[in-house]
Amino acid sequence: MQLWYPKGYFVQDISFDFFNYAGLHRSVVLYTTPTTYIDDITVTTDVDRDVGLVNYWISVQGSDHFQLEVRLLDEDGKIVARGTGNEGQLKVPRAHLWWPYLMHEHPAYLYSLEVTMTTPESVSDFYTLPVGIRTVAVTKSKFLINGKPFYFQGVNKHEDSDIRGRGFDWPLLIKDFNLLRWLGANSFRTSHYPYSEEVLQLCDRYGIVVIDECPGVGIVLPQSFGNVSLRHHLEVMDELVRRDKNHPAVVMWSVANEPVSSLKPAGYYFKTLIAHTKALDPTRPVTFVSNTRYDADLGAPYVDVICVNSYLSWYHDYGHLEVIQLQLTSQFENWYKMYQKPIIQSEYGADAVSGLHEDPPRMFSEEYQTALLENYHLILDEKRKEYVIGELIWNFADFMTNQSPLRVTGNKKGIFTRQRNPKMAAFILRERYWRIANETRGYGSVPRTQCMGSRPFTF
Ligand code: GCB
Repeated sequence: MQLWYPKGYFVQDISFDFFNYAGLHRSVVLYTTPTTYIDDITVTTDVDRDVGLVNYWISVQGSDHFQLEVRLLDEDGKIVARGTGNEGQLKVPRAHLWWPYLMHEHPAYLYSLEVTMTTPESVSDFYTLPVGIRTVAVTKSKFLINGKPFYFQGVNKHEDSDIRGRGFDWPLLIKDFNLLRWLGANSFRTSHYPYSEEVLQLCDRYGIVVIDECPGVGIVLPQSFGNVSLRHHLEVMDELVRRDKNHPAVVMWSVANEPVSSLKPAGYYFKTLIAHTKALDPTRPVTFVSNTRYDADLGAPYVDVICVNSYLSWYHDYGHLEVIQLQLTSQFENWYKMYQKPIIQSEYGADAVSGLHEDPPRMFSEEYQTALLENYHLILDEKRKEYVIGELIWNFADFMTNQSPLRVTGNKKGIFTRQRNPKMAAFILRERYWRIANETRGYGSVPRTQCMGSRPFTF
């Protein structure tokens, strides 16, 4: 059919599934510095038996004549280590480690690194950085935090809500963190772009583990893998690592979401991009999120953890929940056989219009969404005994998208509505996450609140 448009007519073509809000999404902060000032601090941590090791590098701008003093304070304000100069290592005997939510009685322990700079003119600068002492490591089948296996029982999110769109909103943020705790979720991925710094600061304080994703979404054309794009992507990773390197909550970088990684140049592209990210930050594993076939993915050989998205019985085999278990089993077995790396189910889910009920379950009903999830969970339960190290539901909440016949006023795969009310799926996931937390905990059983209105969970 021939379609006619006014002269000069065009619409912005975006290849991602979230609304492209314009305007300023975040606070703009203006600040002044002394002429000689602390420009950057990098901290990495390690643990040697019960001694916490805090390595620091401080960069100063404006003059070569200054002195730096460094103090590390515990949560009671007691000084536990001191240092001087631009770089050094602080040793903390009997260190309190930074643990994720539900993994320890006192999760998210933060020290404060105080840096004081003085110059001969006595103009000084002062900066306090929260520091979590923790280690991250990946084996063939496990993700280790402080040497203990960590299971990502979490969500994918968007910066999105009614009225505000993508705009930063403190009350929304606090609501979301309370819902994460209610759910028993210990992690999320910043799909599909870096979130505001306030979000990461709260993750450090709540013990919510983060897979930090850069805005590498919609890499679907052959020219997306060209040199211009790669150069830009390397710069984007420079910026992301520079901004987020000191957050203990960030445990892995994701360099892209669903690139067409079967295209020939993808091998070189991801080899270069991942090597670059590891050079910037040798302390964290690197991944990208794939929806390519396991045997056609040219980027997968370079990641530390395989992240796979699949929408079984949603984008194909519509209505046929009975195929999920077989298809998901083969998905995991094929990826593991080929790469021998731990696997995260980085997206799965189904749209459900809140309040739409159907028996037998039909697509878009709350019953279909929960039944689909439950089929996934049966296989996840088998495979998490082996090499599956996490599951991140798509999505935490409904969110706005472009208009399309595939979307019912936005993407409805949330387990919460866009207004943050629970669908049936939220209760299914909540039962599951608390059960897993209680199975894998290293200390006494974890109490949880009984209904949404009750006090948020505390230790
Ligand atoms: C995906 C994408 C995500 C979409 C989701 C969906 O694979 O990564 O951005 O929103 O599927 O609901 O189709």
